[in-house]
Amino acid sequence: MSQEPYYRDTWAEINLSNIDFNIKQLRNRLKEETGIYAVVKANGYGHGDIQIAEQALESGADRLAVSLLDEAIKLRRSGINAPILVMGWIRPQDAIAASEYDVAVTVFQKEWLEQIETEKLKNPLKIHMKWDTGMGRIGIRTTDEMDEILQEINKHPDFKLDAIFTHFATADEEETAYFLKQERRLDELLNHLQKVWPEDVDIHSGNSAASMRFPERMKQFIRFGISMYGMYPSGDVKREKPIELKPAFSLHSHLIHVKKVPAGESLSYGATYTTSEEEWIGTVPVGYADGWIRKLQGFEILVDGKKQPIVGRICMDQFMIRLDQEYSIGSTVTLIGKQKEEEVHMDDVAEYLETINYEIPCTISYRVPRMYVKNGHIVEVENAV
Ligand code: PMH
Repeated sequence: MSQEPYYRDTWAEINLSNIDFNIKQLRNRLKEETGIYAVVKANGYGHGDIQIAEQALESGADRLAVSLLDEAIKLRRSGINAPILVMGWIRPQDAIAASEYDVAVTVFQKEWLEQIETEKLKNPLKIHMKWDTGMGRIGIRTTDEMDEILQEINKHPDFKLDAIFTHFATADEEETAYFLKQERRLDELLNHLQKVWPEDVDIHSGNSAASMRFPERMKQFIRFGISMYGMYPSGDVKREKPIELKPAFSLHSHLIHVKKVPAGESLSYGATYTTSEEEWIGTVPVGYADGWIRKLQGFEILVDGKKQPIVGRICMDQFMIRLDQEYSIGSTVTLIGKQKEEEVHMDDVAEYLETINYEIPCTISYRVPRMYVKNGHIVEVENAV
C-alpha cells in the first residue's frame, strides 16, 4: 500500500467496494462456467490500472485485458501474475518482450507472425487470434486468412494459439439485428476452426453490454470494461438495467476563494460572463489541465448538496462558480458524484459534452490524485504528478 503525499485540494475518489459490487452483480448473471476478463486499459478507464486489476481479481475476475504492451508490462512489474491479454496490435519486434513477460498478444496478420524472430523467444508466445465479425477495426474476416495464420502458427512450436476473439459494435443498442449478424459470422468462423484445428482454444466475445444483456449466449470468457466501473454502456442499457451498478469514480475539490461581486462585473478570460446582480462567486482549483475541459462552462456542480453553475471560461487550473449564498473557504465541491440528496453522474457530464461516459474518467488527467476507498476506509492514495 503506497501513501504518496500530495499537496493539492482536489482528488478523485475511487470506490473499490463498488468495483467489487459491480463484478459480483455480473458474476451472478453469467453462466457459472463463463470466465471474466477485467478490462483495465487506459489506466483502468482513468480509475487506476493496478488498483482496479488487483480488486477485480480479488472480486472474481479471472484475467486482465489491456490495449498496449506497456500497460501489460506495468501490471506485471507491479507483481500481478494473472493472465494478461494485449487486445491491440503490437509491433512484431515487441513479441519477444511480450513472451518474456508472459503476456498474450493479439494476432490477425500472417505477415506479423512471419516477422517474429522466433529464436529470440524465451517462452512460448501466447496468441489470441482476432476475428473481425463486423467492428471493422482489426481482425481477420475470412477463413482463408484464418488458414494462413494457422499455418504460420503450426510452423513454430513456440507459437501457441490460446484463444480467438471478436468484438461487438452494437451490443449496447436495443436493436439487435447487427449484433446477431456478428454472432452468426462468429459461428461461421468457429465452424471452420473446429474443422481445421484439433486443439481446444478459448473463445471470448462479449463486452459489458453483451455480457449483461445476453449472458446465456456468451462463450468461455467475456471482457468486462465500462460496467465494472459502474457505468452503463449506453442509454438503452441503462433503461434496460440488466444488473444494478454502482459508480466507482467521483471527483471533488474545495472552494479556495469566495467573494461577493457587484452587478455588472465580468469574470475570467474573455470576460464572457457578467454578473447580472450582486452575486456570490466561488473559485475552484480545477481546470482544463486536469481534464475538466473548457466546454464544461455552464455545467452545474455541487456545493452544499445544491447544483451551482460554472460561470466564465474554465482556465488551465481554476474556474469559478456562481454560489446561491456565501460559503466558507474549504467547503467541498463535488464535480462528479453525490452530495446529500443530489448527484452529478458521469452520464450528466458526458451528455453535457455530447459524448459517452467512457470518455470522462479517461480524460481526468494524471494531475488529479486518485484516492482509493474500500469498506469506507482510505486504503491508498496515488499522486502521479
Ligand atoms: N474488448 C475490447 C476489444 C474493447 O475494445 C473494449 C472496450 C472492451 C472489450 C470492453 O468494452 P466495455 O467497456 O464496453 O465493456 N473498448 C473501447 C474502445 O475501443 N472505445 O471505447 C471502448
